[in-house]
Amino acid sequence: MTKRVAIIGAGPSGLAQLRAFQSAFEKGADPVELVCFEKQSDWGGQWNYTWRTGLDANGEPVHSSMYRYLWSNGPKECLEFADYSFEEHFGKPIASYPPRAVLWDYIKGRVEKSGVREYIRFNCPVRHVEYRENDGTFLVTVHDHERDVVESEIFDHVVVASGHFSTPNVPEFEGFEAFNGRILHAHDFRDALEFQGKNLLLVGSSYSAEDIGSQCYKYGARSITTSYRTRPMGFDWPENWEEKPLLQRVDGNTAYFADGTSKQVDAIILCTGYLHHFPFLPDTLRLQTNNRLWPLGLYRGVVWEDNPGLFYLGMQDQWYTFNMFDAQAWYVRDIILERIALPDRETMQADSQAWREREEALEDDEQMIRFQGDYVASLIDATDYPSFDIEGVNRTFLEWEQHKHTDIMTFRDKSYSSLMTGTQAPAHHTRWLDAMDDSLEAFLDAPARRPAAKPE
Ligand code: FAD
Ligand code: NA7
Repeated sequence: MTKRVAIIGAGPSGLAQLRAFQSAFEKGADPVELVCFEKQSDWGGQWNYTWRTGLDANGEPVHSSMYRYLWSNGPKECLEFADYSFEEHFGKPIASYPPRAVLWDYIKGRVEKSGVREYIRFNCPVRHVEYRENDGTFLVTVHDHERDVVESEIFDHVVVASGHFSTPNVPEFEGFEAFNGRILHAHDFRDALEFQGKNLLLVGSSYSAEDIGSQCYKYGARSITTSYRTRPMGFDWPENWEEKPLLQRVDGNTAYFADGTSKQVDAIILCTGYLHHFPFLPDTLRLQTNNRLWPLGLYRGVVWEDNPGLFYLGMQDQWYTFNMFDAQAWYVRDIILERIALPDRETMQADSQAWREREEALEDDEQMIRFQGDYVASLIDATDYPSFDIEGVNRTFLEWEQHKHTDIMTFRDKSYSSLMTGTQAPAHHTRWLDAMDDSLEAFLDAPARRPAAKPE
């Protein structure tokens, strides 16, 4: 009997899973029936930008947390697919920090080429997954909004690739109910121009605070204050940007901080991270974790130890992204194709525990990058995913960090060499701070020539 595999989500992780199977089919693997359920009307996950916030056209929670003017926050050389380079996709070398639309185009290019769209059912949120003890299968219940029916199908395996940067973690601070301005979570941030001329407070000290603050600075916010709970980001910020310890309360438009200082602010953006949220999974199948490099319960970071017919992709906190999802997807594929045999539950748990202990001892970013690099390498060694220079990727991440600490407003002007093709990326035609148009066309085309000055 042909195995049936349900993939939940057609973001980079779910698409990696489809591509992994397609690549095996091309090489003569036995067929597997694939059905990918995608809640949105198009593929790409987070990279599929929407102006909407709150609910989507089907009344489902909006998935994407991405905003206009978002550019890659790390070098594209660190996320490049090993089986599909940027140069192959764009037909020429491109700069190292592409805007969202360019990365979306790249993600789509590989799956369009491999023709896997036919496996995806769009506008189909998965409502429930149930394990059937009697025959070891999974009953997957889906709402197909196109036909407006809720129906269930049986699968041998389920791959959860629904992402974990979508359901906002929204703390409340005293005085919020009477604040005279807008309070939103980063998930609902869309356009920095809304905050032009405003004094902005961002709570949080990780990627969202850094990047949304930088966008708002670039597009003309009057001042930016970021408030940290544990430690400041510590970059050399522009003069109208200040880091404060944790927000204590607000009174009217005055924000009070843990060091006793206060500030007038017009709007507050909670850059306080996201929750791993799987409303379609029962407790027995549901990963419960915060955002970290080694969630427990997942053998090799992907196999649900309590029920190894179920897999998760991309659930870790991420330095590595697209090529890590690939490494995971190829590994999961090979388990499903019975090319990789799983050990017993105790052995899986002991293996995970060893990774967790290593994770808990990590002291700085460099160690974390190398940890995730080792993880990716360990998966790639087990499959036919094209091997690549992981140490080179680690080094590129470290250079990127160095560039951010040298100047947080110019790091995106740097360029790096591809670890897949060896090609050195060209410098971009416009400095990031001056590049206001984030379209694919503006990024790829040479800049329009300035008209010659009129003769006096
Ligand atoms: P997602 O991209 O989240 O895709 C999950 C998919 O599952 C979505 O399409 C969703 O609609 C679908 N889904 C969810 N629930 C269901 C359901 N019940 N039924 C059916 N379908 C469902 N990474 C980088 O490498 N570089 C960056 O610069 C970068 N910037 C980022 C900026 C922001 C604001 C955010 C939030 C993330 C950023 N990331 C970045 C990380 C990003 O999450 C990954 O690049 C990548 O999108 C993760 O892929 P994924 O497929 O695991 O999850
Ligand atoms: P992260 O990286 O998970 O960071 C969450 C931040 O929010 C982090 O600084 C936390 O502080 C802070 N936080 C969480 N809860 C609170 C409360 N209650 N009070 C104050 N501060 C809090 O999420 P991001 O959104 O920045 O990044 C997620 C992805 O989006 C990332 O991959 C990017 O590529 C884009 P802590 O340090 O834990 O004290």
